[in-house]
Amino acid sequence: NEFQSVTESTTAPTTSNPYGPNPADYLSNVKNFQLIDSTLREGEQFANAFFDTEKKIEIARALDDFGVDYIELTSPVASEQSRKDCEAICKLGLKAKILTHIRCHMDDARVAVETGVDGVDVVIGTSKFLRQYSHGKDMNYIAKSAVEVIEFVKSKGIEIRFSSEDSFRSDLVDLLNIYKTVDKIGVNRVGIADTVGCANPRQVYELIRTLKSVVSCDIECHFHNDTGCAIANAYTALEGGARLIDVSVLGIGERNGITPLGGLMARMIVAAPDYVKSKYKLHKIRDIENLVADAVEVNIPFNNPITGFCAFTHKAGIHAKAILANPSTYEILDPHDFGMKRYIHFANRLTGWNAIKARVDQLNLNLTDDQIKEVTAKIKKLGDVRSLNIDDVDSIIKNFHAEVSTPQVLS
Ligand code: AKG
Repeated sequence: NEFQSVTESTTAPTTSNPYGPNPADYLSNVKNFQLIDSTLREGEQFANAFFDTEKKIEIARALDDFGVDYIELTSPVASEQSRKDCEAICKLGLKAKILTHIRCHMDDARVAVETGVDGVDVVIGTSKFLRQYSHGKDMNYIAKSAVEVIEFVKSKGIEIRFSSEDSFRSDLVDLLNIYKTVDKIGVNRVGIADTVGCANPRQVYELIRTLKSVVSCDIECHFHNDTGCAIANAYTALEGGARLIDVSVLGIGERNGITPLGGLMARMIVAAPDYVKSKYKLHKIRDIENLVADAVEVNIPFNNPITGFCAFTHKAGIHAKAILANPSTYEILDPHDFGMKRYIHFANRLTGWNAIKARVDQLNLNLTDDQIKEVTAKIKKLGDVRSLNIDDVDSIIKNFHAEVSTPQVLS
């Protein structure tokens, strides 16, 4: 068929992972990844999101200050104001490159290149679901229009990325053919999009390894979080050889969103600490998350990586004891790297005397170890009856301290 003449026939590999893991490859990619923040594109697709121009500019500046490599904006053809906002953000002179995201169509491309963006992200669905029910085009049409749009954008001297929407439910041969075609004509990046969040890390790794063997350009990945794999998939994509990951602040996007910026940073600081600490202002994550959470009227989830209220809170007595001796015992992330603090939750019946000793020290009181064990027993006893708070613990400690410090009157 025509598509085969535009491209070259590509046969899908017959074994599940013909190339095998290559540790040297994946280490270099993990340590040299780039972030495309899509809060102002994918994030605008979050149910609660409405960003006026001022808010978009504030978010773009905050992301730039944090150090993201790219900021992706809503298509300028989505609405008149979207086009104006895109132009306004392009004029800010940010360090991050500004991208806009368009359909694979010349009408969109013509408008996009006039906005002043540094690059255009083109997307079109390649799965049978999207081909049949979304745009109704076959692979020949997709290949032809991709070539036309890519050559046009390239002729304007700006970056161009081509992405297959719903990659993981697309036919592998179709997928490899279209990526080979666009690679050959010089796209800067190809994008893999797990549009419905169906992929698992093993599938991601295998697809990236396979794709690496047929294209020479960079690979960008976009993972939805429907099945909770968005961070793991992003990390595994880097291990497989992808270079760029799409994120949004708090992961906001369609349905339950995509790989969250903060969550990915938590994963990446473990894998590439020097790179991550030197490149990104990690202590800004909390401010950026608060900015976006306020704008879209949500709370930061209690178990959010890094900024969830209990992300660095230790409760059980044995944990508290070890943490007080050496935080690495129960922490893989150092809260100080993110401008956060560690808490020992000692107001509960699981507490131990080491945690209470730390609180006694904070209160500047003097008690012997035996006395601390005694007061700990009182705290645990009350903790068996009801939930405690810090004031309960402090008053038990202070009363106990007053009792044991009052001189005994001998009669
Ligand atoms: C998706 O497929 O979920 C998208 O939002 C598009 C991703 C892309 O452009 O790669």
